[in-house]
Amino acid sequence: MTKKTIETLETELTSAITGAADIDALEQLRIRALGKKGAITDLMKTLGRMSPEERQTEGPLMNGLKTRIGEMIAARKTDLEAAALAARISEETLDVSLPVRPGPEGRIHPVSQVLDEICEIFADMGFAVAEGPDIEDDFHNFTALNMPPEHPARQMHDTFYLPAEEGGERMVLRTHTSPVQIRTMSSQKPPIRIIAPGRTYRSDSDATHTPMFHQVEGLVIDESTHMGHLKGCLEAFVSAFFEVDDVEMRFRPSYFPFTEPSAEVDIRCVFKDGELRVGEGDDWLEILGCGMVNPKVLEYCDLDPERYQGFAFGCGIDRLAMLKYGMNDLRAFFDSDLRWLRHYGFAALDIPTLGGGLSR
Ligand code: 2NM
Repeated sequence: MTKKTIETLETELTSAITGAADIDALEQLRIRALGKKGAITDLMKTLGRMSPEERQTEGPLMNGLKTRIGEMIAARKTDLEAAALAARISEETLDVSLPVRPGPEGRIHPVSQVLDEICEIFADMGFAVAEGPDIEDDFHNFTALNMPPEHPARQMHDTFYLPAEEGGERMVLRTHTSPVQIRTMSSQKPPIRIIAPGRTYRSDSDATHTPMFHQVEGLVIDESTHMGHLKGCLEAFVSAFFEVDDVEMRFRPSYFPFTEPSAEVDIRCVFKDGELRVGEGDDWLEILGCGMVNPKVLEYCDLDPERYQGFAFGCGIDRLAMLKYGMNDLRAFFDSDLRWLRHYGFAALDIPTLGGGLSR
């Protein structure tokens, strides 16, 4: 009689297990068969009320049933899990181009952007980038640039002096990046082709001057470098920087102690609809100073002026940034106002390249 019950139960459970649609349904089934109050569990409880002879035959039958059903449920569970995984994989799409995080919040300061643009342009013309200390000695900032003590040009620089070290000399915050050129000429043999970008300092503060500002200076020294090379180089720079094909330039005679002859360079432009247009119109905008390196400067650097000659130029990066990106108050550059930076700043990955367009 029990044998009959066992067979019926096995048939029922087998078809239920095979038909279980998912893992949840299978788990419910397992509880109903093998759980504390499950059908097989109940059945096995009847063993206690049997005679020893009966138990001897019924016991193995029930245990066999319990084992087979347990194994069948486990096998079905493995199948259902594999099917569920396969379904999920075929259903899920993974867009590997999606950003893993929200976009970057920070912005690149216009001065950094313009500096990168300038480096890119001159690197393309074969210039290396040179750097030097912000705190300089008198020789590199002044004397070697043909500004001996008492030279009137020294007063014009509104120099920040550091307190003198005991027994040492009085250091200065560099008033231009020219000392970097002096250091390069003193330590390298021509041909030299460098630009020196960086921070410079003068005690001057109004709407168009900040006590710290940024400069880039360029230097080319060789045996036959002349003013024609200087003009060609600056023309290439200006048209690349302002992204115009042809920019008319005006070289006005000027004076710097470190160059002879010296010139200031204006570019043709016009202010139209509140923005600067370079290369058209009837206005002239002064953008840089330049000249042929003074032979005295070469001598200070132990370069033979009978053999070597070259040109140098310098311009303010902050002013170039204002002109190119239409910012009118220089002082806002260094206020660290996040609203200003969000408005005028550049995306971190918008790295200027000549191929991809400098600013887009
Ligand atoms: C300028 C204008 C003209 C200049 C000269 C030198 C050096 F070290 F080679 F003599 N460096 N930079 C220079 C020349 C800078 O800035 C307006």
